[in-house]
Order: sequence, then structure tokens, then C-alpha cells
Amino acid sequence: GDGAHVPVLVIGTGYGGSVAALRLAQAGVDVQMIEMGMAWDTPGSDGKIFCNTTAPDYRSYWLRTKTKQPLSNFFGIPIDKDIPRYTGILDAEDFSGITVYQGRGVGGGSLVNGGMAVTPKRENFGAILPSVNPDEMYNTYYPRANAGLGSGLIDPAWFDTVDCYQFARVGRKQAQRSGFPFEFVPDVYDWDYMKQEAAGTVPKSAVAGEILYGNNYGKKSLQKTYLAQAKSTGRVTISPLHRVTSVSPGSGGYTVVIEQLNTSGDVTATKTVTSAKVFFAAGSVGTSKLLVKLKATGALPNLNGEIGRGWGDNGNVMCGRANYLWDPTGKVQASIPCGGIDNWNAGGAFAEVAPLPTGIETYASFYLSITKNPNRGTFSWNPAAGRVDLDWQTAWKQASIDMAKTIFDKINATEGTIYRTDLFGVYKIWNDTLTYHPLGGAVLNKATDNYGRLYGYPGLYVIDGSLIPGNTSVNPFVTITALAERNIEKIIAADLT
Ligand code: FAE
Repeated sequence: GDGAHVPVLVIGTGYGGSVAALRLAQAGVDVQMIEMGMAWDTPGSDGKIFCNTTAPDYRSYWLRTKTKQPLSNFFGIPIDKDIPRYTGILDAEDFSGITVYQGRGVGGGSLVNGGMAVTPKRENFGAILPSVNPDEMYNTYYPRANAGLGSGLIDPAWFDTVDCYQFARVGRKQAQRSGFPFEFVPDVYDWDYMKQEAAGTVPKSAVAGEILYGNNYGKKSLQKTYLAQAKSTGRVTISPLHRVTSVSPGSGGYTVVIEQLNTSGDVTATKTVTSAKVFFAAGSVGTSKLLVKLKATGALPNLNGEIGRGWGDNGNVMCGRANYLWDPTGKVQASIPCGGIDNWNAGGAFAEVAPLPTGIETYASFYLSITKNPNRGTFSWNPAAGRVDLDWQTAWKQASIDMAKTIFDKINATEGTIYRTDLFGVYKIWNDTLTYHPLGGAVLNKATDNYGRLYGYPGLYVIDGSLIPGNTSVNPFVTITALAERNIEKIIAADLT
């Protein structure tokens, strides 16, 4: 409530925030979590908490009046539709050169993501987080993160025969025919549940195409893992539909200003809370925007010049390929990816073989590539507009396209096939205007010390994807979780006892 004093306040309930809350609570500390999105614990009139990818409704987008689907077109025809403005689950946040997709609600990105739980190859780790000891990460914190998240591999024998992974088997066959390794990657989806879905014995979720706007049954989002454990300590309180707007030094710690929102996004109350320690876990974009604004507007003037820098898109770029009629990818496609094509060391690209769960046969293969894009953006305060801007340019994605082409030009040459040109507009091969994987903006060992303590302000910490300088070589949440596990262990031992 307004005027409260708390020992620890955590801004955001994604991976970094959930790890911090659980470990602090287990160490005996009371934690107040603030989340701008909804709780996502109450069914709508259709009996479901989340809406399906094939039928986006009021629950789908964060304060938009029209959907902004990553696959915007089909056979060149735009498929976006009007929706009521509501505090929905997926934020398609527009900056000048890029749209950054993020989860909104208790659980952050875990509510909307594909659940691919990928640990980077150890040989690549030095380039991802150069100041972090890889032994610690690979011996202790990656295993701890994967256990906490509930990562698991698909049963390869089941994969080989089940209808809903035909698209991935086509992806594997074509990768291998071009000499690329296809690798199964773990996911936090409950694979036993998925087997039952495919067999028709339980309500369908992934097999019905649920993913982007939430998953009603099988996905182990943070609500079912770290946050459930955190709540069971009795020491963690979560306030959904509350947005932090300011943090500044105050008596007994920091003064935190919080706006309460209704489901139309209007501010219904403003509250002030004092906290001895504050963890920024609002995600790469959320944390960067807050810190850049607070430094520029005089609330936290001593933050250093690295604030807002080192932001990257994890090299995300999407494309589709058109297959021949003898290579159907399947009418029913599980929404949960289970494998990727690795050409990181030779070509700078790791391509997730992604589903296209439209419910009809498309003969399309669809991919989200993660590439070694070297470009980095900077967030800055725009005083005239009263907002934080990002200087990313769409042209910077050309590097990613070139790297992704090292895989798909070769597959097309081997198969005698072509790119789809109808999925992202009219005659557009690449979706080069979005990312699912924002990283950086408050980089470890630059904006913070080597454990996420913000320079200039004892008791302020960063513990989310903004610590990672722009690229993880694979999907990022396992690395975000593992780094948070490492940092919070140090912070509890050194700063809280
Ligand atoms: P995040 O999970 O974004 O949590 C931040 C939280 O803070 C959010 O709940 C915000 O609503 C909240 N917040 C922001 N600002 C404020 C504020 N001012 N006051 C209060 N609350 C605030 O951060 N990654 C993978 O590894 N595998 C995948 O398969 C995968 N698929 C993805 C698919 C999609 C469609 C998307 C969008 C992302 C995907 N990701 C995937 C990325 C992954 O979800 C993302 O890296 C993590 O969620 C980032 O974790 P953080 O803890 O940094």
C-alpha cells in the first residue's frame, strides 16, 4: 500500500525478478514484486485464461487497438485485425527501427515465449559474458537454472512418428541434406502432457497452436516454477497492474513511485513505497528505459555513462521457405519448437525450426534465426517527447540476413526450392523489423559491477536481460536465469547478512 516500507522491492516478474524473489525469500527476506501487467490467473468468458494464436482477442495485445502479428500476411493478404484496447499479454513495442515483442504480466516473457531452454555452447560463452567465469556457470548456475525452469528434451522416438512434428522432421531432413547439424533443443513444455494432447486424452494447448498469447495447459511458465516456489515461502507479495515510474534516494533507502493501472491502461492511483533495496528486473527494454530516464531527469544522476548502451536484438530474423507438394509440413503443428539448425561457427547463425500453426497445410517451412549481428543500439532520453528513444536502424539487420542466408540459400539450392515472399508483406522475404530477444542496456561489469550492483547507488541492482550485451548465440532465457542465480547468490552472501 501507499507509504509502505519494505526491505526489498523487485520491479518486474520475468526471469531475473523471479530468481531474485525466490532466493531472497529463501534467505528469509520479505520481497515486494511490482508488475505492470495482469496476474493471468482468471479465465475469461470462454473459460480460458489465454486466447489462441489463431483467434487473437482483447487478451492478446498490450494497449493496442489492432493486432501486430509477427506473421502479418498470408499469401500477401494482411491478417491483422481490430481489438479492444486492453492490458493484454503481448507488447509489440515500437521504436524507430524495430518492434520489440515482450510479455506483460506475472511471469513476464515466460507467458508468451516458445519455452526453448537453450544453454549456449561453452566455446561461445566467452563472447557472451566475458567477465563471468565459465566454470561457475557450466558447473553450477546453468544446471541450477535448468532445474528450476524444468527444461526437458522431446522423446526422439515420439518425435519421429507424431503428426504435429512433421514440420520439424521436414526441417531436420532438409538441414541434414545440406550438411547442417539439426539439434534437438530442450523446452520447458511438459512433454508428457503434449503426448496426451496429441493422443486426444487431455485438453489441447500446444497442439491446438497456443503460444504467442499464452498457453493454457502444458507450458511451465514462471507462474508454475520459480514464482510458485517463491509464493510458497509466504514471503513474496506480487502487485499486478502496477508500474514503477521512479526510484530515487530517500530516507532508509529508496523512494519508489508506482502507478496503479486499470485494464484500459489508465492510471487509477499513484503510490509511494520506501525500500532498502531495489532490483531492476523490468526486462532489457523496461530496465533500460527506467534507468535512462532516471539518470537524465535527475532522480539517479550518478548512474554512469554506460546506462542505455550495449543493446542488441540477439540477431533475430525470420523467414519462410516454400516446399514442394511431396514435402508437406502438416496441417497440425505443435506450437512448441524442439530443434534448430546450427551454423553458428561457420556462418554466425542458429536457426530455430519454427511451427506455422495455421490449421491448414501450407507447405511452408518457417524459421526464427538467431545471428551474430554485431550492431548495438543506445537508449537516450528525449526531453521534448518525454520518452526514451532507441537508435536502432532497420538496415543494421542486413548483417543478420546475410548470416541466415548461409543456411537457407544452401538449403534452397539443395532442395531446388525458394523463399516464401508472402508472409511479412507483399514480396518480402525477411522479417527484419522485429526482435523477440532484447538484450542489454545496463551491461554487466560496465553499467554495474560484475554482479549487477549499479555503480553510484548502493542497494540498487540490475538482474535481468539488460545485463547481457546484445547476444547470447541461442535463445536467451536460460542464460538470463543462470546469470541471475549467480548474481543473487553473491548479493545475498555479501550484501544481506
Ligand atoms: P521479462 O521476462 O521481459 O520480464 C520483465 C517484466 O517486467 C515484464 O513482466 C514486464 O511487464 C515488467 N515490467 C516492465 N517495466 C515495468 C515497470 N516499469 N514496472 C513494473 N513492471 C514492469 O524480462 N527466450 C528463450 O530463451 N526461448 C524462447 O523460446 C523464447 N521465445 C520467445 C518468444 C516470444 C514471442 C518472445 C516475446 C520472447 C521469447 N523469448 C524466448 C525471450 C524471453 O522471453 C526473454 O528473453 C525473457 O523473458 C527476458 O527475461 P527478463 O527477466 O529480462
